[in-house]
Amino acid sequence: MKVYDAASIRNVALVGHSGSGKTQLASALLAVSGMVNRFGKVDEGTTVTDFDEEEISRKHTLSASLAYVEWNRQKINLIDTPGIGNFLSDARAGLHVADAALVVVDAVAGVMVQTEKVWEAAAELALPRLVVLNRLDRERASLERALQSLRDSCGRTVIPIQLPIGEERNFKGVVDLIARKAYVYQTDDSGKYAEAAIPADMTTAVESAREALIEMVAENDEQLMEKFFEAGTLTDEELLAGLRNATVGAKVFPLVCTSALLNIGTQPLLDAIVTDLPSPLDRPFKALDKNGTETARGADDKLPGSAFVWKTIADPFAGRITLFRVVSGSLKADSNIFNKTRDAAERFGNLLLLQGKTQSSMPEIKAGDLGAVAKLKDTLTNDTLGDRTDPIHFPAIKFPEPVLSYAIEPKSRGDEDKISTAMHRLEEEDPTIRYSRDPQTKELLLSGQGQLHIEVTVAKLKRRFGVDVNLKPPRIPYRETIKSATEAHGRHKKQTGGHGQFGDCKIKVEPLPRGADFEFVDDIFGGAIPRQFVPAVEKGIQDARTRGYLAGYPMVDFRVTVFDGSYHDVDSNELSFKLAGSLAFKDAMTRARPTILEPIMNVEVYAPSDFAGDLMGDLNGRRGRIAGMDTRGAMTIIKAQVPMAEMLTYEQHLTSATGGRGSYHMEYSHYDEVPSQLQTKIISAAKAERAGVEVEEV
Ligand SMILES: Nc1nc2c(ncn2[C@@H]2O[C@H](COP(=O)(O)OP(=O)(O)OP(=O)(O)O)[C@@H](O)[C@H]2O)c(=O)[nH]1
Ligand SMILES: [Mg+2]
Repeated sequence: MKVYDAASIRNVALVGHSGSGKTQLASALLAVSGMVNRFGKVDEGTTVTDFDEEEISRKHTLSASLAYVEWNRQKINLIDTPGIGNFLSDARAGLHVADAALVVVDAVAGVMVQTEKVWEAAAELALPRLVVLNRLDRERASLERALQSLRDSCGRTVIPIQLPIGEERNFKGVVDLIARKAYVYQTDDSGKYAEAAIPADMTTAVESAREALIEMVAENDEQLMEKFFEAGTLTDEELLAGLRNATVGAKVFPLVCTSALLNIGTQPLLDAIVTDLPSPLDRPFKALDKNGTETARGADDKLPGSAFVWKTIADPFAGRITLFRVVSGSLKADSNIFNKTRDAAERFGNLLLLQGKTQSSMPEIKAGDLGAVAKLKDTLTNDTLGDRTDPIHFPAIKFPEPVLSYAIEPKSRGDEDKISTAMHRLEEEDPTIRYSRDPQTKELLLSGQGQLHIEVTVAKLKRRFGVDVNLKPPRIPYRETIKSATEAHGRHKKQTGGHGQFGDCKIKVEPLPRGADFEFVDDIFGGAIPRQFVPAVEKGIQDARTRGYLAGYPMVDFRVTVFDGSYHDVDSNELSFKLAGSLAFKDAMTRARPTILEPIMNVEVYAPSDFAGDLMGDLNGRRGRIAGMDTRGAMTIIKAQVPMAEMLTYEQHLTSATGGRGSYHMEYSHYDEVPSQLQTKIISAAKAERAGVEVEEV
């Protein structure tokens, strides 16, 4: 593989709703460009970019991966990304280091919820976008319907530069609207095609679509607009140049037609990537100078070497593999580099290009290109590598916080140490998971973006690190609080024989607003409790409140004021006041009307409108409050607030209720009081659990 200059590179991320055909499309592009000998299929588990066992068995991309294609003396880097909501942060990471997106859309379903999400993510980065209308060979595929949904959701400047020849099962090629050429494909998925005359029944449609394209391009360029008014049209050269400008400027979004499975439309797509999409030279990379002011760094290989780390792979054998974009300069194998985020020297050994899982060594990788390196010591995702004296940093990709926690336990005792080493490696690879220990129950917790995300993480744990764990049902992080203010008294006294113990305090407790957590106020005057023992009172109350009162959940959102007490010259000590504090807390709880709080989630459901009524009824049944409804074409978006406890089984429900056509997203909103009949259940469940633990310990 030769070393490419920025001018000859295109970095494109394939993004879109799950199942739109991104991985299959990458496979077709690799096949027709001769990069691989065999046309890999998702359904046979033979694609280049879904190489992970978990991806092969689930037939879904779960992690972004790289491939490259040489086409017309240019190098196209393809970043295949996941379309499943739980894994969308990897699509964001991919977009972050791309110069353009291929937004792959299913011609049957049109725009879906993740299409909108990735479209917004690309828009935030002002990325040029090429829309690939795929699966045109499927029953009920329709350019008109899909285009309508695209215009509704993504804007009116999505514009076809091709028309499909034939419909559904008879889809067999495309007409290039600019060159007015038809390409008719063999139906054996070989990707072989012949140039042909535009089918007679398409000439009117082709001319009017071409007219629409010319108007769209003219509309986005003042000079072309004038020419268009004078001449009534644009020349082919003007149209080509105008289309490229408007596309690179993210004003116009050209649409092409494909069947990734039948390998139709692939070469014209590669041509469009090369002609219409920007090279890294066109898109300076966002950077921060030494004052943290936003600036940009061009893909100039004469500047000091710099790179941004966008992904880390935890390989149990090869160690860490660090994926980066060379932003400026040229990075060389066997050289020293500096990690500016962590202030650490690093050593580059082999520089690698990734073709899926296949690595090839490069002597150097230049500005604008995507590469990888193994075995860095300290470098993690989002780090800036470069020259120690070069005052530039690259802003981090924002990853979402986990929304759901499951308790995990090793199947074989003694695996605990192994779990924690392996989980730390997986956390490096996936910044959207967390591994922790529940301070109350001492259980190991695995937190992530949803049930599927947790399951996939557990599968990786087993396959890559040989650690088998049981997943326990997710624990709802309940809290407790109080509803009334009250005063209380705690006295600990043990003065029979030997050295006695004496501590005594009076406290006031009062509720605070949601989210205020806990406050302790020392309001002792005149030495009723000696100074040095007040912290012991606080410690006693802190210990008691983290153990909760009703069901063992931490008590929050209240204030404790210690205002009086008494002591004994000889017998008072810290322990006695700690116990007095804890007794006062327990006494207070008998009158402060303690109650249980639960997390409430913001939920967004996206499904065909036919299901809207049923889905809303179901959300009501889950104690949800519907906050709004919106329709987009044939789809409805329902927004609601629902207790987390009611959402644990939602994924399965939604899939079966909508035949897999609905999807949803949720995030934490706030805490709210649990209805009293449910509190009774939580309290008895907690009691039963405690009894169980005690029995086990005997
Ligand atoms: N008929 C037909 N099937 C296709 C086409 N493209 C993809 N498929 C099939 O659609 C399914 C999904 O394709 P993928 O390439 O895995 O979709 P994806 O967008 O990568 O999905 P995620 O990785 O989950 O985001 C597979 O069964 C493919 O064989 C197409 O153009 N026509
Ligand atoms: Mg995929």
